[in-house]
Amino acid sequence: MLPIVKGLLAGERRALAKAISIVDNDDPESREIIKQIFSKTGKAKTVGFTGPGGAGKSSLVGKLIPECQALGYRVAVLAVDPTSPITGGAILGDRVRMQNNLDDEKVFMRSMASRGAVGGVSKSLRNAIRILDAAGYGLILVESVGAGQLEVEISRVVDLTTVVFTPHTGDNVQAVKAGLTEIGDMYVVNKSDLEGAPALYNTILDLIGDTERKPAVFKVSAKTGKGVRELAKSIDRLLKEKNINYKERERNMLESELRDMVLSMVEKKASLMLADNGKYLEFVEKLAKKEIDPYAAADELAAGLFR
Ligand SMILES: Nc1nc2c(ncn2[C@@H]2O[C@H](COP(=O)(O)OP(=O)(O)OP(=O)(O)O)[C@@H](O)[C@H]2O)c(=O)[nH]1
Ligand SMILES: [Mg+2]
Repeated sequence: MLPIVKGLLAGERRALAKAISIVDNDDPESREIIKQIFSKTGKAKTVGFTGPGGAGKSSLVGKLIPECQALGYRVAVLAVDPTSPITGGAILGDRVRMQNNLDDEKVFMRSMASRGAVGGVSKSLRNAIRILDAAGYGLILVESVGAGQLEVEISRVVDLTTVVFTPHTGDNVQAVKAGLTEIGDMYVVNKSDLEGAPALYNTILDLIGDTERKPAVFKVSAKTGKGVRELAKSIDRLLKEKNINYKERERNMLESELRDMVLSMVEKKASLMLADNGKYLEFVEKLAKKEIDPYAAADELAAGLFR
């Protein structure tokens, strides 16, 4: 067993942090780490927090940590921010920790930067979750920044997705319409201590009320703490709900992961084979001279590759 795996299984924070950096950077060692821990994974529950910048995701996660601990969970937090050059999690961890007086020994927090190829974020995140899972963290809260494709990607990797809005930013309704309705299992209007929160709450109810899944909508204030305990309890209830089959969910997630991995390997291999293939350039030449049509050329080349 790799020393780092031994360390993380024993709950050593430095080993945990290092292992997450390794998978975040997709370093070659990732493979062996995942190989050695994989059979110990599949127990942790994961909850994503997404929504417009400044909605209060970090503040809310900070407040949820002690509430979830009180419900019996060992909690870890991952913040996914591909735009941030900072790795190491110092910024998120320190601020949230200071504001909430959190016990350092009981919660593990880490930022991830995983830039690079499409699908890179899911890959790093899945593996970081596995590491925390193997280390015995039963609940992993994942904060992601911004809205858009990344949020959709992250929502596919976690068990529950919570979308956080606030009356402060003007882009809420746009964000709801732009697809966030499809990914949320729960919707939260944060900063309910500010004016405009009831109106936003009603707007969100209107916008998502018609959707088939009828997700729950909450009003909370991460500042005053109002509503946070109820939110934690609802998350706990949803995670334990019998009609969500987490084994089946895990199976589906593993299936799509496997598919992504195989397709990306095949694509890489095929690109290399094409680059090496003298015929490829011949076909380009023939196409340019209109001696062959693109369908026929692709068929012939592909048949050659897959023989
Ligand atoms: N009044 C009020 N302010 C809040 C509340 N929650 C968070 N804030 C403030 O809103 C600002 C943004 O909070 P963050 O928790 O950093 O928001 P975020 O969504 O994590 O932001 P990004 O990670 O940058 O997208 C901070 O100044 C918080 O102090 C709340 O419930 N009420
Ligand atoms: Mg944040």
